[in-house]
Amino acid sequence: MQDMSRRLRLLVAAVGIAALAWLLVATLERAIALAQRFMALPEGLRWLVGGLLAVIVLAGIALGAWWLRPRTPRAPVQAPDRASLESRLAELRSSGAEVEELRSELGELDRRRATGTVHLAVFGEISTGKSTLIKALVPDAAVQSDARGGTTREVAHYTGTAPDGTAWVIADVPGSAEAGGEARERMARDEVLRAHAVIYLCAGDLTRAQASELQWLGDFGKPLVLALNKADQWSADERAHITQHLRATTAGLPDAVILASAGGEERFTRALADGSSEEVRRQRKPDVADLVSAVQRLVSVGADALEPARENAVLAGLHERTSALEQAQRAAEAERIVTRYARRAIVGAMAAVAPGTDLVIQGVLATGLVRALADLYGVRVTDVEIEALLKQVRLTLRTGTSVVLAVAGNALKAFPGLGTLGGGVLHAFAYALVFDSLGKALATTLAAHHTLDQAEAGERMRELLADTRGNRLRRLAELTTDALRDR
Ligand SMILES: Nc1nc2c(ncn2[C@@H]2O[C@H](COP(=O)(O)OP(=O)(O)OP(=O)(O)O)[C@@H](O)[C@H]2O)c(=O)[nH]1
Ligand SMILES: [Mg+2]
Repeated sequence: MQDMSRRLRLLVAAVGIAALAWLLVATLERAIALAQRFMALPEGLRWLVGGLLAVIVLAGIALGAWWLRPRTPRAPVQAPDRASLESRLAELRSSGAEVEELRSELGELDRRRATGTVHLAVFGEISTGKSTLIKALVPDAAVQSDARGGTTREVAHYTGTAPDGTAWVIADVPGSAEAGGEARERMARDEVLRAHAVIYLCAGDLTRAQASELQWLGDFGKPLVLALNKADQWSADERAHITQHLRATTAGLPDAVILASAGGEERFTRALADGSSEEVRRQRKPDVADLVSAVQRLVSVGADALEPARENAVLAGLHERTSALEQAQRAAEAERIVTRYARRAIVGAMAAVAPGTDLVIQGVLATGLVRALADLYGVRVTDVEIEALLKQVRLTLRTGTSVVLAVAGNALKAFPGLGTLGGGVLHAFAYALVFDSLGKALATTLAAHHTLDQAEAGERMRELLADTRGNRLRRLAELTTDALRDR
């Protein structure tokens, strides 16, 4: 049988070689014929055809060279310098924001640099075996591991010994992708940024979420080993297949892709001599030698040499967190500005001697609101831009007056307290709604585009004027009541 298939393969190979040889001869013959015809051409035409051929060949070579050019890996995200981050934090603090956690990140950065020790982090989804791996790397570590996901709730550090005899500190972190575990995931990511190198554990092919987590690490330029844990669960063929697939799909993102078996507990039933059986639990023998060597290779240059990249990652992470805080702080300030102007609009409406049926936007107030918000977001606006915006707002109100007054009428019915405030309240509430809508629309547009995008602000304002969700109307009713009581 085996002999048969061997002969068949030989036959196929012989036929293949013969076909190839025939093709070669035919091509050669054709090339000679073409060359003869080329030589027979008049001289001018020969130059023309030759030139054309040369251009085609050169273009082909250029295209090939471009296609095969060495791809430079994406540079890691660039962090702002430390001094500018510190001054942003100081500014946030003076505006009342809670920045202690962010400032302590800088302290931790210095503390670790001073120790001169290599810091590693084991990162990955829940139940991939991170804590078990730590136990294998640092045998006397008291680590909790369990088949239930979400076992590790805090970041913990363990000091182990690298193969070269130096000490390294390994962080166990909470697993990602736990339902409702966003805060712990953030904690894990912050810790990962503080490490010199990262072991990313998976226990099979990468899910989309895992792939993007890996990409995130790559963006920060982390030296990275991707370890396929629980390798004991697969046959040699499956292992080879999964690792090859992991290598192909992660396209050079990790510095190494390694198989590992962190160990963990195995349970089985043992038959006893008397015919009964018993449940046996025992620790699986870990196999992490390749993983340890791969990590050692990554960090063999030493903590000092790895420090600049680590510092860049920590500062870049800090920049993101600071920006988020600045945004939140600005949004809160925008809200205060909008409320202040809405309150003035309410009072102004009551002061008008005879409110007509039309809503006429109070120009001075509206201009003040636009300027205050533009200032907050650091956007320069000209008088002409403001005038154009207000013109559009007036137009919107002219056609939308009945809608706004209807909303105000309903609010009067829904919040009986308003009715007791006397005549003119309908218009006062309507102005609260108008200024609140205009202010919110502007704040959102300014935050998103850093310019005064009149069309978008107008569109958002129209949406907000018609947005009559209970909460919002209640807040505006309270604002109206308050403003009119304090008058
Ligand atoms: N078969 C096998 N099971 C393993 C291996 N490593 C860990 N496990 C098991 O996987 C389960 C999860 O292990 P943990 O170490 O708690 O996983 P973790 O990643 O720390 O999980 P969280 O702390 O919840 O994020 C446990 O039941 C371990 O016994 C391994 O190499 N092979
Ligand atoms: Mg754990």
